[in-house]
Amino acid sequence: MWYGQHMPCASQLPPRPLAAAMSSKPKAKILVIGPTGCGKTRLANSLAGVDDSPNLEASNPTQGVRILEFDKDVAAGGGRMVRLQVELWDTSGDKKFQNCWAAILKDAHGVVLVYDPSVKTQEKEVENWYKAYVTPLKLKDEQVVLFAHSHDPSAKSRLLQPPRALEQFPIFSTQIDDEERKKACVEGFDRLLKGVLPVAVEASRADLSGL
Ligand SMILES: Nc1nc2c(ncn2[C@@H]2O[C@H](COP(=O)(O)OP(=O)(O)O)[C@@H](O)[C@H]2O)c(=O)[nH]1
Ligand SMILES: [Mg+2]
Repeated sequence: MWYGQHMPCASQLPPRPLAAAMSSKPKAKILVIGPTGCGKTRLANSLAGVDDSPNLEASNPTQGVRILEFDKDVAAGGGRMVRLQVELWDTSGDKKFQNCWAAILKDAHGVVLVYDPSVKTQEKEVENWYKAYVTPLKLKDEQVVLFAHSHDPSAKSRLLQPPRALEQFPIFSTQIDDEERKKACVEGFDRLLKGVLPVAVEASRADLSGL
């Protein structure tokens, strides 16, 4: 479900439906973070299965944050699948929305870090986003995934070298209008959700016991 559209700030979100608040499904809050124009919104829509404009040239910068809600079945080990309620927070890379970040970061379980490797400055930018916003969350390595997202066809053949400060995270070469690299988006996201699952389950248990 598309929950919020271009919310200037998360504190302005409408109240959640009671059914969602009472759901016993574990819930994972995942942030999509990276420089402006690297493809966060297109990626978020693709991962959420939201119908996107087929015109990939059209750019519509995200204002503040947008939240997409959907369910995902996640492999929990031993052949068991767990249904996870995902809240995907598609953030704006624009510094003018800095005052929203406390609300965006609160209780996040996982992060998709996105940058375009064909734009040289974005390696440094994504490192800066990581240091400023992700490091304070003190997440485990498996709660972060790196998407080198490019719509430059030559990027496909280039060897992927993650930015130095992000070498510990799994990296996926992604693009939504290329079959193989679109598959990599799904694989990367599945891997992240698997890493996030234990924390999300624990947080949901704590929430329920506090009801
Ligand atoms: N062809 C193509 N264009 C893309 C892809 N991802 C993003 N874009 C385009 O790149 C521009 C910026 O994308 P957007 O998702 O708005 O970036 P954001 O600022 O990080 O949210 C838009 O014109 C998108 O349509 C992709 O995988 N393939
Ligand atoms: Mg955007």
